[in-house]
Amino acid sequence: MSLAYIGLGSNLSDPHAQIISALTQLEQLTNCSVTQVSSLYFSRPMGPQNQPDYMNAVVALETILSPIELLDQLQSIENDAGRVRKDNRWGARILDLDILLFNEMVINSERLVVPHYGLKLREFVLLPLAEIAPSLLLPDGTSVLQLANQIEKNGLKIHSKLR
Ligand code: 5RU
Ligand code: CA
Ligand code: CA
Repeated sequence: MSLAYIGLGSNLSDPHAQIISALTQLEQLTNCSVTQVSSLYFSRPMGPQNQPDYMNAVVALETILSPIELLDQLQSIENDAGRVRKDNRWGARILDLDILLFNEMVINSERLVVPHYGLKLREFVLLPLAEIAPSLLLPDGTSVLQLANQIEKNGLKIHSKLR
């Protein structure tokens, strides 16, 4: 049994509803069990600024799937939400589901990089992650809580509870 942390994000087509729906689908995934759910956060766009504000959250998921099998499941939830992969890298999206961490694994394959690239630099990942897993350490030994306490909040705020 593995423990994965998944980042959820949306800034198009009713982001609040998109995150709720994605969470429901994660809870219904075969061979997966959502064990913890962060609050829903409201965040300003990082990267390109000419896009709507985001809703973000993080969940912990126990699974017997491999990392790539889990990625396939997440991408099919993204696709079902109507996500279209255009050439607007880092642009607005209906739903983004990222594998942030998978046990203590370090993966650098073409389809999947774990820990997620940018994890240590993004307040909309670190704060929800620290909320559900304050004592978590990254594979390189860094404390999630320390990272979360040090990062610039950039207007990030809790919007509501999800569970
Ligand atoms: C560059 C810097 C590019 C940081 C990206 C999200 C980044 C976002 C999200 C918020 C992106 C990747 N901003 N910007 N939430 N994704 N608030 O999920 F994150 S594009
Ligand atoms: Ca992302
Ligand atoms: Ca992604």
